[in-house]
Amino acid sequence: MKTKLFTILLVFLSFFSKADDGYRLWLKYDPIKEQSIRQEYLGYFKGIDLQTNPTPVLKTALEELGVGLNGLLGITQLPKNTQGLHIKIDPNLALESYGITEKSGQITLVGGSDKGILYAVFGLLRELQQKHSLKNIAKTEIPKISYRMLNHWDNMNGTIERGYAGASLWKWFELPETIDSRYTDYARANASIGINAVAINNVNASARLLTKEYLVKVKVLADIFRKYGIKLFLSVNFASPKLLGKLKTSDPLDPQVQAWWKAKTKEVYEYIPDFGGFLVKANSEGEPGPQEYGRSHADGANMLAGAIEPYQGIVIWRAFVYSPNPKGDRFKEAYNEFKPLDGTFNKNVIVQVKNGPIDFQSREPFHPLFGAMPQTPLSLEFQITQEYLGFTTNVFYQSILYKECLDSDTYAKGKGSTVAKVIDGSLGTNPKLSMMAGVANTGSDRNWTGHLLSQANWYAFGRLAWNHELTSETIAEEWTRMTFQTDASTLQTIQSILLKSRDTYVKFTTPLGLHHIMGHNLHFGPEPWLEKSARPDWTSLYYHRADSIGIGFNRTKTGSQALELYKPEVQNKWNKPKTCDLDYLLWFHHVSWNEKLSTGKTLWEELCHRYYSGVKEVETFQTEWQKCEGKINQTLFEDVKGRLAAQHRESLNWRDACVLYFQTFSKQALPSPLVKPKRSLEEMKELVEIYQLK
Ligand code: GCW
Repeated sequence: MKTKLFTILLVFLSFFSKADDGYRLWLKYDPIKEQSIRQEYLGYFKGIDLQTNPTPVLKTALEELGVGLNGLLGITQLPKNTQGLHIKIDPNLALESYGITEKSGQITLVGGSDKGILYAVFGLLRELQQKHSLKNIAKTEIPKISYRMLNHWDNMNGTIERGYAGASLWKWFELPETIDSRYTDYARANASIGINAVAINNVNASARLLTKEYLVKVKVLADIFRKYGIKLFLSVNFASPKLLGKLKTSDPLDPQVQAWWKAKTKEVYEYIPDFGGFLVKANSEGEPGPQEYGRSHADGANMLAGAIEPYQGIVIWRAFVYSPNPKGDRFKEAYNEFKPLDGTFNKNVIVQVKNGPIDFQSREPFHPLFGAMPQTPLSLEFQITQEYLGFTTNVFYQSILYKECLDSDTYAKGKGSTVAKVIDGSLGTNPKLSMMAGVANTGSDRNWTGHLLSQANWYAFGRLAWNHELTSETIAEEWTRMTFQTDASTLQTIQSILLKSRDTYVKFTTPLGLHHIMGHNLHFGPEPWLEKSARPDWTSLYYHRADSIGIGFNRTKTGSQALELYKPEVQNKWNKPKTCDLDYLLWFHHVSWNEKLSTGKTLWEELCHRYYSGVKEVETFQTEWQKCEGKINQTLFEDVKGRLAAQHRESLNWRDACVLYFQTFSKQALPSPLVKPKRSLEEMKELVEIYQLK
């Protein structure tokens, strides 16, 4: 019976489109042409020996196996065969873990649950897609983080905050009657990289999703995601009791407010029995929160946690808070607010902290809270969407950035207390509540992410959330091999562009530790001269502090003292301009223009050189990419080629705007052999203004 069902599915799924327009992501499954590896694989898949009962997730796993084997090897059916591929569940294993082994020509997939089997199938297909031999394979995979989560910043009107790949995937006005097949394709892409949690709406949250009218729509998505082992979460507006319940207050200590949330939570679970929980941005950037009533973040979080606890749901409370203090340092705000609350949160609350203390910049020191909340589970939030990382016109392989943060040593419990270990619970906090969250870069664009190479960021995020010990090189190689069917040298070319891309982007935008000097509205363009805004910490001057003497933010003892939020060992790494890693120099020091750096150049010379070499490196990407012509699909080739040309134009804008502007302080000529920009500072200001006109 099981076998028959499986055979039918294989045939049905073989009708899937094979067009190479980026839609298929890394799940292409184009036929394997190499005869020897093909022969090896065909030997393993003569049949299937399913030693477990079908569940919806297991059914998905078998469907996915069918799609993969059909595409890669042309297998259209797997008859029941005790000598075939063995699939079984071992209840002694951790629920989501799995193993893949080969012994005497037979492959066994074992999972801790049906979800484990689903991941085992994708793990197996990943091996096949990369054409790795399966002989003697003995793989055991246990995810290091329990909630591997995407946060969508999708609005109810279909737009996406800081999302650049088209409109929202969720078609609210068409739901629940019309169900876009893309919801399933989205879920399978996530499952293939181990993502098991999704918050579907913007943290600047509308209360609308909590209404009956919308819960029936949300339920449709949850039902689809469930089959792929994904839990649905909602971002909630803290003022919902007032907005929806017509109460006079949303004070978390008010019994009526508490009763309202309890009833609302109960209702949500009636629609979605495995609902994941609430994600909350409170008292930040104008969003409502408990502080309006003189209550703390813990009061707010714990009230929601109480309402959701009976259903095993969780509350994710964001620590992205900062008050507009012209004399202060935004770097310290979240720490000052949350550090005193350590140990006061309910056990089903996790505090979500951005990777750095400011805001998803292209390089930030790790957030000091990671070393300072030993009694609170912390979720690490990255921004996959490229708000500050070059939009959809710049290649920026984020695995490098993620790893830099994950591998940073907080020294919270002595040497080796990396951010990764803080968040995965291995340093002592509740490991069941471990989480890595990424702000999604997906949208309605046919290729999902706008820039084709940005698909690698979605992929890398999932892979690192599963196993933060993977290297950026391995992930780049996996992604490239799965995405492009081509020769080894072309794969190498693409990988090397990816691996260099982060460094290049930093060079032509914010070298030497500059940060937050982007346009007021245009967060991926330059506006280093931005002086006035609704808040001082939304200007560029607040951060770069350039003057006739030098440039950079003094965060040492003699400055804002933000560096003191770190453990002494970390402080020692960064506290002296002479020994501070140049990549972080201007994060922590105001350095004089003529200061000689370890490179042998003065600060001014080094700054100019980095801006110029960043542009040169983009030119190298362009020539390198040219080598891919004829080796990969032409449409994909042309698309990336165009985007690299746009990146080149933008890199020149960054370079000219920043060098000319900072020159008004340094009052020095450009070091030779660099040639002065052809455009004037005034022209650059006009250009930036054009891009920000309504
Ligand atoms: O970086 C800032 C963005 C806001 C965003 C905010 C946040 C959702 O510019 O658009 O709002 O971060 O993370 O809450």
